[in-house]
Amino acid sequence: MKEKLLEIRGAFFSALEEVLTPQEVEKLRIEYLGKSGALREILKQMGSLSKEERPRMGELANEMRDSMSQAIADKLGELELRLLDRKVEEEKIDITLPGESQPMGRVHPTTKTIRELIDVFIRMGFVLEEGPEVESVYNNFDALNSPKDHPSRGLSDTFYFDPSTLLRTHTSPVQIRTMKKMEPPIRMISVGRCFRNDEIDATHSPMFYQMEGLVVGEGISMADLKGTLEEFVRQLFGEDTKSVFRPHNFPFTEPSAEVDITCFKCHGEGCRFCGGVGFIEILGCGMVHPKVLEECGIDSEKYTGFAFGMGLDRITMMRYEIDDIRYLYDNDKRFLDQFRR
Ligand code: 2NM
Repeated sequence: MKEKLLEIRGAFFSALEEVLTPQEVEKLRIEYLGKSGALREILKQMGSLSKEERPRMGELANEMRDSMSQAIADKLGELELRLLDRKVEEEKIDITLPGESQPMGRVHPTTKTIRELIDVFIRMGFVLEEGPEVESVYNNFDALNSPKDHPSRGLSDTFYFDPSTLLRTHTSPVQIRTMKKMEPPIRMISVGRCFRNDEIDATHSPMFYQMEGLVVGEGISMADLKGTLEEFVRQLFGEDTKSVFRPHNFPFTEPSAEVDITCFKCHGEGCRFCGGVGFIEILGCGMVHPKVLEECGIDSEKYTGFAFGMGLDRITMMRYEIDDIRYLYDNDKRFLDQFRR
């Protein structure tokens, strides 16, 4: 019997050496130490042993059961540790690796111009008002004293949805909306997309950006208009930029003027940018026509106002020396990448 027991022990320990998973260990335990395992089967034959042998065999069997149980527990612990080691190895993250870099976006040059212009006027106490790009013919033309037969109203110059609805051709309808909803004093600007059915070339785009402004109050005069716009020009183009007011004509202002500034390139000498004249036109302005004030419910005997408007594309092109307006709308990354933050 002793040989059989030792044989079982030998087989068990060499089998345990080969085991790789906790499931296999459990299988071994059942096979050797279970209710009908190898050890029990041998001990069933204890009855056939002599009185002297029985306790010795019993002792040996007990000692075997204990050492085998201990070996199983040790093996399970060892396997668990190895599993953990593998998990740690597999899930290791090298936190010293450089991160994945994200391509940096750029601010569009027109957006830069818009932000700077808004800043200048906000500092002077103006508020930014907004309005829709799809407008009524009334807000876009009628309320602005635009003659019924003015060519700008034509189908070939303006995008109409129907006879009373269009894509705004300037941001002036925002001023109309503001005068209708607010009492003077009013000091506001509007910025946004405008649409004209022009031809498309280096200086014309069917969609473009405008900024306009309006001041209405008691005793507002042409002197306020000049002071405000001269200060604006100095802030945006530099202290020594000179501006000239030249008489002009708009249906919504009387008197009206256009403002030229000394060329950003030659400072008045004359060069190819300004066509040799030394000055460049940048905005239109004037005293708001009494008819426009009255149409918006403002008493033109008590109040006066001035307004101005400018194209932002041309200003942006001047500032960044861009020679074709289409660059501003092509969304060519090679162009946009040149405008770093
Ligand atoms: C310009 C030139 C002159 C203008 C007038 C108005 C309103 F609605 F108040 F009458 N808004 N904008 C105006 C005046 C715009 O752009 C060249």
